[in-house]
Amino acid sequence: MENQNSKTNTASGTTERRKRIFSAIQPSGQMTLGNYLGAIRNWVDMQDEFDCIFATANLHAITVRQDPKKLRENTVNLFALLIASGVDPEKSIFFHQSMVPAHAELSWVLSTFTQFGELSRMTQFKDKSARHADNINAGLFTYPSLMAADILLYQADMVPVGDDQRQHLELTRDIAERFNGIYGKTFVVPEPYIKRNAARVRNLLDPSKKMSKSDPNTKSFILMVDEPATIMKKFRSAVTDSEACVRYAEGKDGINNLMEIYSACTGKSYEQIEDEFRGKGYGDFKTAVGEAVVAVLEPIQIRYRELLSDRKHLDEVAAKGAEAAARIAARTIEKVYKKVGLMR
Ligand code: ATP
Ligand code: LTN
Repeated sequence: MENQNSKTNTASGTTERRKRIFSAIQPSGQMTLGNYLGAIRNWVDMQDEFDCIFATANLHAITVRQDPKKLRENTVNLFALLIASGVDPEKSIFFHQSMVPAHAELSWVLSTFTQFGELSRMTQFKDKSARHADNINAGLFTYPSLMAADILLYQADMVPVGDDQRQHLELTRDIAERFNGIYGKTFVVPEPYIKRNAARVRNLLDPSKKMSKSDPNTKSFILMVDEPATIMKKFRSAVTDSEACVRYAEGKDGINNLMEIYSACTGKSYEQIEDEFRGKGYGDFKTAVGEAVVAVLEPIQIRYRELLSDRKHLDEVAAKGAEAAARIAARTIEKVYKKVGLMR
């Protein structure tokens, strides 16, 4: 795990530390094909190039009210699904955020270096407080301080982020620079890692929106755990257009989305896809897209079910990951407490 493969041999024969990545996903529901092609698959790929530390962000999840049993179940399911997808606990550190108390400890300290005005400008806070108007709690407001703690605890060089998290990462950088400015170099200031092969998957019924697990219409998204027959059915009802020609073009959002999904699942270019379906109808294309998605998701689903049948093993993997994470986190906490003047 840590340090095990953290040195890379360069062309000149010298060794250098591999860049460290931190990322987390909230266990706030079922993962969609969008989550897989846009984020999870990217985590899997990054493991060979970087030292990766991954977590389920269950502390973040309680900023909206959760049923305890459901939260625990969602967290374990997410953990298993990510391992089934290829997140490898032998290569990366992988754990549940709540198992490493240093996240909460550093979050408190960093919240005193985060301004009310900065937090008020966060678009996710504005969106979520509109959606959960009956529970605009302090944690929802200080969510970015906890996210900054997640990242800065591990001195991560890079964080893979989608557009929705860019603003939080910017704030993390500002907090790190502010702290370093006062106390001297303490934190690595993390860079955004632009995802290389990440797809942006759109809503199947309204391709002007992104595919999102919180959409009320279940036909608008594919879940990673959807049955193959369900996946085929959902693609059959996906919105297209009246041109009946498979080509990537402006104004063909529905077909463009299906082409993006097909390309992401098969590795084929848009040109190859246009050739393959020249003279064929949308029905054939939708079937092919459905089959390609099933071919990617089915093996993951099989491993997922196997993993879930041994809950003890999953708990052991998380505990081992948390132990490795806690060792790194402790060094940062030690430094921070000393600098700020807190006894340990
Ligand atoms: P919600 O529906 O609750 O807003 P979500 O499905 O949009 O959630 P998040 O949990 O916010 O997903 O995101 C987890 C990760 O998946 C993020 O890195 C995000 O960029 C990525 N992601 C989410 N939806 C898509 C999508 N449709 N296409 C590509 N990537 C996505
Ligand atoms: N806020 C993120 C999840 C998250 C995260 C992080 C991502 C929590 N901590 C640290 C990157 C780095 C989300 O909701 N997608």
